[in-house]
Amino acid sequence: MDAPTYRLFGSELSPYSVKVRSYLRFKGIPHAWVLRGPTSAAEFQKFAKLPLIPLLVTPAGQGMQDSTPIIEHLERQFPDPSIHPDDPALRFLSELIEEYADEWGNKPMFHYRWSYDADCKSAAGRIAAQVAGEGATPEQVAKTTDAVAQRMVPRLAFVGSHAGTRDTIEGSLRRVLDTLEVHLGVRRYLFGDRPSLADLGLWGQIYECWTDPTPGKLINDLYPTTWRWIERMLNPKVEGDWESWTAIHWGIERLLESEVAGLFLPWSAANAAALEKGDTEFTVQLEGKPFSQQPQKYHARSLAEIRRKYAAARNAPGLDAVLTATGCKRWLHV
Ligand SMILES: N[C@@H](CCC(=O)N[C@@H](CS)C(=O)NCC(=O)O)C(=O)O
Repeated sequence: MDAPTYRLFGSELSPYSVKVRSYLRFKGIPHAWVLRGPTSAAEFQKFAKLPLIPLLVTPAGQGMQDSTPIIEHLERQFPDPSIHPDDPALRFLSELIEEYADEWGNKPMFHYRWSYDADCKSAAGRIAAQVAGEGATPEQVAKTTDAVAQRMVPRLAFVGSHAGTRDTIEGSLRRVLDTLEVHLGVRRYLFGDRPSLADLGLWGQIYECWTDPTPGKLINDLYPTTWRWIERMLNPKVEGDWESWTAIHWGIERLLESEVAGLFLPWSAANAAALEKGDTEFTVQLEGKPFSQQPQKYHARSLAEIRRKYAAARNAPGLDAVLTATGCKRWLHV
């Protein structure tokens, strides 16, 4: 009989699922990748509290959801090789970029996938093939494709993607890719020649963009260095050491200043304030332009969590100077 192993329920089209899968591969943790579909539905139901992937089932039969706590749990069980830079200030910056990627980086991914016709057809078709399961007829897959698109397109509202926010969301992806293209030209991963939590989070979203026709073409045509990182992150490995702040500061500062402090944190703070007031819609000025959407509870919980991590890390030498200079600090204080 096979030794009990971790079972990861997910989908190739889920950024949070592939993020955890790359983590498991990096750690060499024996695991089975279980596609969520009709044949795995009963087992999924048994362990999942929410209808969300990824779901990790431990060898002891414990079901876990939400990619960040899953990775934090596994990191305690399998500390080596660590996904956290040794320098505590850099470790927090990596955690902050992961948070940005999960919460804001999902917007470009979701926006491109469900607002452009070709992308919508492509993603809905791939999801439908999985949902319909093996042996489904082409007619069944076609019907499921329409159903998936009908379910997902209205969800653009949940990420705030509409005509008024398109430029902000698309500009954000372009800026991240511009930064990565330079930053990754001289190193294998964001914080040096070994993968960090930030790589996992950011990669999950960008990998999904790359599998979709419109942003995939953008990456293939204009970002060859980033494309190699996308490939590398399917099987991340220790290929060298962490780098110092002096070495990596250009790219990380750029992400912190324009993306984390410029978009993610003010948007997340406005989302939390709207929920507190009981508003059903909020508008925040980002880069001098209004960005409006329905507030979402999950983001408010995760803002509280990154503030908690900041409170624990704030005395790390050098951290406050970076967070102040990049404009992040004012949003991390409660
Ligand atoms: N914060 C969660 C997000 C999980 C999530 O949103 N999963 C999506 C797929 S990427 C999902 O399962 N959505 C429900 C559905 O598609 O039915 C995490 O990090 O795991």
